[in-house]
Formats: sequence, C-alpha cells, structure tokens
Amino acid sequence: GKGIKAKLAKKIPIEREKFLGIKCLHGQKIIGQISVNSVIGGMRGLPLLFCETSSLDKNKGIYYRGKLLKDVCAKLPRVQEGTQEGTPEGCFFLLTTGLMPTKKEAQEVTKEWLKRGSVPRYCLRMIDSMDKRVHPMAQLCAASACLNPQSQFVEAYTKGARRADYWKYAYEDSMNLIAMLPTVAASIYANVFKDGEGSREVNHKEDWSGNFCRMLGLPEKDFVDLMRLYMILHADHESGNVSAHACHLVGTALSDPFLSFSASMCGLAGPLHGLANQEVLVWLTKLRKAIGDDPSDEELKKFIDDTLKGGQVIPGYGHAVLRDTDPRFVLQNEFAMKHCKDDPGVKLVTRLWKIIPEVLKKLNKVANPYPNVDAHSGVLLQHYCLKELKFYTVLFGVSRALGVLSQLIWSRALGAPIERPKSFSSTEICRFINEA
Ligand code: FAM
Repeated sequence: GKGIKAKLAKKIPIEREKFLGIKCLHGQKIIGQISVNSVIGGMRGLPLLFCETSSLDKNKGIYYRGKLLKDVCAKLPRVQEGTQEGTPEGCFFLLTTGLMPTKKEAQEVTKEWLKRGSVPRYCLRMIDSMDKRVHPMAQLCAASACLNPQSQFVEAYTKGARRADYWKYAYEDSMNLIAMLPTVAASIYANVFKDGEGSREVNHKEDWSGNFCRMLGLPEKDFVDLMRLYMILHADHESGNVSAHACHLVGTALSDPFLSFSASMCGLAGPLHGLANQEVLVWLTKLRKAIGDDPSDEELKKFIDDTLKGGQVIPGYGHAVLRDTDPRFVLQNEFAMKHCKDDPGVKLVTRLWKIIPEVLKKLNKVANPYPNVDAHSGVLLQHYCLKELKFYTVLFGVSRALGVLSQLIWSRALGAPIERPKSFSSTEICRFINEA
C-alpha cells in the first residue's frame, strides 16, 4: 500500500504484538529509581516515558527514528524544483512510519495536506476577532482548540469506535490539523503585524512550506528553503520536553488531537521552552548597540562577562541533555554559510560560537558551554525579513506539530493508558525520609 496510513496499518499490529510481549514478559523489570529530588525536582532525567519517534544522545546528538538529524536532513528527498532542502512532509512520513520516504511518497504527503488545508470559516472569523494584544501563541492555542468540531476522533468515539481503531481517527485529525496550520499561523501573523493584509489561498502548485511563506508575504525561494529546514529541525525532541509531554498527557485523557495540540502549544509558549529564541535576539541587539556589528574579540569577551556579572545567563547556550554543540545549530549555520554568510548577524553568531564556550568553560559549572538551536534561528529569520520576534514561537509550534502529533498517533495505536502518577504532600515525604 502507499501513503502513511497504509504503512501504519501494516506496522501497527506488529508493534502492538511486540508491546504486548514486552508487557507480559518483562513488565515487572525495574529500570530506574525515584529519589526525593525526582519528586520535588521536575522528574529530571527519570526514565519514565516512551517515545518511538525521536531520541537524544548527550554526545552524539538528536535522532529521528534512529537516524542522526544531519543524515535525516541530507537524505530526505528534495521535492520541489530547485530546492536544496528536504520537506517537512517527508519528515512527517519518517516520524510516523519510521521509514525514509521516497520522493513520490513525500510528494503524496504534500498532496494530502493541500487537499486538507482549508480552514473552516468560523475558525478564521474567531482569529480575526482577536484583540491584537493577545499573544500570537495564545491565538494559536485558541485556534487549534476551536477546530475541535472537525474532529473525526470525537465523532468515532461518540459512536463507540473500537479502541484498536482509535489511531486511524487520530491520524485523520492530525493530518487535517497540520494541513491547516500554515493558514492559521499566517492569519494570526497578518492580523497582529500587518493590519490583516495577507493571502489565505492555498496554491496547489506549492508545497506546505511554500504556501506558508507566501501567506506570510515572504515568498523568496531561499526563505522557503530555510522554512523547510526550520520545520524539520524543530519538529521532535523526545517526549519529555514540555510541548511533547503536554500533548501526550492530554491525549491520554482521550481529548482529541486538536485539544491535545492546543495544550502542547500552551506549554511551548513559556519562556523556559519555546520563547528562548526570542531572547537570543534581544541579547544580540543589545550587544550590537553596545559594541557595534564588528567588535574585537576582546570587546565581545567583555560584553559576555558583563552579562554574566549581571547575574544573567547567555541565551542560546547550554542544554538540559546535550553536551556538545546542538546539531540543529550546526545545520542552521551550514545553511547560513551557503546563503548569507556576509549578513552581520550571521557573522556575529558564527564568531560567538568560538568565543562564548571558552568563557562559559571558565565558570566551571556550565554542563554544556556550547550553543543550542535557539542561538541561530533568530538571525536567519531576520535576514529574510521575518522581523517580528513575537511570532517566532508560532513557527516553532507549527514545526513541533509534526513531532507531537506523530507521537500522538502512536500513543493511540499502542493504547497508551491515561497518565496518573501518584503525588505526595511534604508531610508524607518527611515520613518517607524518617522511615528510610
Ligand atoms: N550562561 C550562563 N550560565 C549558564 C548557562 C548559560 N548559557 N547555562 C547554564 N548555566 C549555569 C546555570 O545557570 C547553573 O548555574 P547555577 O548552578 O549557579 O544555577 C549551572 O550553569 C549549571 O546548569 P546546567 O546544568 O549547565 O544547565 P541546566 O540543565 O540546569 O539548564 C538550560 C539548561 C538550557 C536551561 C541552561 O543552559 C540555560 O539557562 N541556558 C540559557 C537559556 C537558553 O538558551 N535556553 C534555551 C534552551 C533550548 F534548548 C530550548 O529549550 N528551547
């Protein structure tokens, strides 16, 4: 069979068998320990979650379906004429099915999304009625949630569908939601920043990213390529980060994919998660104002020192898991070197990549002194004239949909039960401590 659904229909029964086997034979095996710190410290690093689509290795980097991100980017088929990047459509095929798509298979996903891309009028009316002061991320959350009357999952569930079939409806809803996201996001952008000026027409000659960029009013070929790359790089990051976990958690209540994605975006909107890319640009802007576009190494080091002395962190540096330069930073830098190496912002980011780690290492406490994904994305978006910082997290969110919804389909396929960990009061924790 062709297409993602056919591939899933073949693979899911096999994976279910495997799962059942693991559960029956090894379900009681202990693979971790829970400390008091785990309970009160955000469950950091606890081996608690299941994720089939992607994984992180602290030294080797990020894997999508067992393939290093840089190989994923190199191998995804180039679909449009003249493009240098693979497509997010192909990436979604990989994340859901675990298989690298052929060119034709990636094109099929594009066709599917074009077919499903028209946003119901009532949803666009709701977006249009929003006050401009509502943050673009809050608008994205509202818009995704309000699409819930479209849910085939809700309809099937209400009619008493079999549990074994839930994934099929989760798949349909996810495909429809992803297909609609460029129009939803571009409408938010037009309303908040361009007095409502902008197209909402889906052009069937363009792919998902091409349509998105054109609707944003930025149809330049290289920017579309950047968008393809950006959408691939930000898609998936295991299942323990806030946006992925929020989607999964809400999904286990059998809330539909529109609501689950909305919850995911509420989490991405936080300053410790999706908002960090914005802070990098704020910091770089301050730096350029203070010491200019072409400062000496000494001036840069002093500016970095002053930031640290002021009690602030260097935004875009460090990572909770990775212990080397974030591959997503490297891939964006490779793009920048190909397309806009003379851009002053790009030059600065590239120079800082050498200088900041040396300074951070001297603090003797930073677990990872190297840049993360957020250190680079802003200057690239600025270069192509997407200047509105408040919109950057929406781009991240559109991309993240690919990962969290792939995970959601698999959660329904494997019958992930409702999440319900046990909680303890401080009195109970003290009792544990006294008993230990
Ligand atoms: N600049 C200065 N100090 C830093 C630092 C940085 N970029 N990164 C870590 N440290 C400090 C950190 O504040 C801590 O100091 P204290 O013990 O005095 O509190 C110490 O180094 C150890 O922290 P860590 O173990 O290296 O980092 P964590 O795992 O606790 O936190 C980050 C990881 C990403 C939150 C942290 O590195 C940070 O705040 N970075 C800057 C902000 C940033 O870029 N966030 C975006 C992360 C991105 F990947 C994303 O989620 N979108």
